[in-house]
Amino acid sequence: MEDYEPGEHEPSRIGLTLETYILEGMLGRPEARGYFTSLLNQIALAAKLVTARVRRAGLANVLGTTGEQNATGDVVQKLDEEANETLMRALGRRHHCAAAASEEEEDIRILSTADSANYLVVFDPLDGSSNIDVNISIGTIFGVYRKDHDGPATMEDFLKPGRELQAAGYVIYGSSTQFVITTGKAVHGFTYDPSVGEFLLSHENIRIPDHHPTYSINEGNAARWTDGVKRWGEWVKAEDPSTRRPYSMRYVGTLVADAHRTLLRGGVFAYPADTKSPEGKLRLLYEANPFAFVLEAAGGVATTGTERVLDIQPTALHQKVPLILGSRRNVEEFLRFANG
Ligand code: P6P
Repeated sequence: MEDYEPGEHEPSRIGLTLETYILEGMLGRPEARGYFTSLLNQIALAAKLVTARVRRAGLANVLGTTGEQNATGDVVQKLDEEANETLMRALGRRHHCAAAASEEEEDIRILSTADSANYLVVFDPLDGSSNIDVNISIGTIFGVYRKDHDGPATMEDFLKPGRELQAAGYVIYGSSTQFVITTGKAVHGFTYDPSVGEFLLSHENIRIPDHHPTYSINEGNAARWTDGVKRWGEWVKAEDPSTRRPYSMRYVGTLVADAHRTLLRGGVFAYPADTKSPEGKLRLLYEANPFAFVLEAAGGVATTGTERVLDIQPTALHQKVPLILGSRRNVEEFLRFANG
């Protein structure tokens, strides 16, 4: 069954549960049933468990840090650790996930050596965790690859270009909790209804607008940008009603929130290379690739400034890349200046 496009006479499927959507192969991959379906439902279960925890963060004395640093040097918030363990447990339960790579762990974690363990998962369990204590939106980001050999998973299995993803998506813990997922053909959003404990289809076949007068970047880094990015930064702020400038600037400081808003409204999000972060700040495997996969499936673009994110051949689990994503014409504007 090709991806469903609700016709004018067909009933919309708004309100369907995520589980039904996945079980009935409505993600556009009818051939990927059974194990793949079960794996995605395990990720959805983990999202429900993390949601419950995040919603009580202020009450359950899980705010604050553990005092340790994670694999990439970020100070670990207690909720980071809990979300990491929740995902690892959920992924290991049904023996469809051979191994997982998490922002929170230096190496991959082997989860199953069963013959049914045909998949690999990369994830950032709680993106934007520095915003937890001030109640700003945070999120979980995930990507699913196929393990294409017998025997236990290895680190090398994870060094695949993002274009080989079988599925990717994210959960945003914001004013509501939303689960956004794609298998590459269409992007669908599900909103969590705590009264029934289910994610219900709320945004079917999300398409990003071709342009929107909004940009999203940490202006506090302006002095560190390249000359080309500085020229772009001046251009978007200049007064010119004929091109709807100055653009609005929106920046949350959580990738999931800034990228989700960009997906739904359009515009451009940029975390470019700069003098402080010459490789960029965001991680390729479990931040840039999953969002690049989602944005392209929704008709958008994701680039490092010099190459398509999904074409990068990874060389390390936690490697960083510059990330510019959003509406095609907004990204083209950025590239015209950045590479001009
Ligand atoms: P800055 C959060 O810590 C994060 O990893 C991303 O979620 C976010 O886009 C970025 O860092 C924000 O970085 O330097 O603007 O605070």
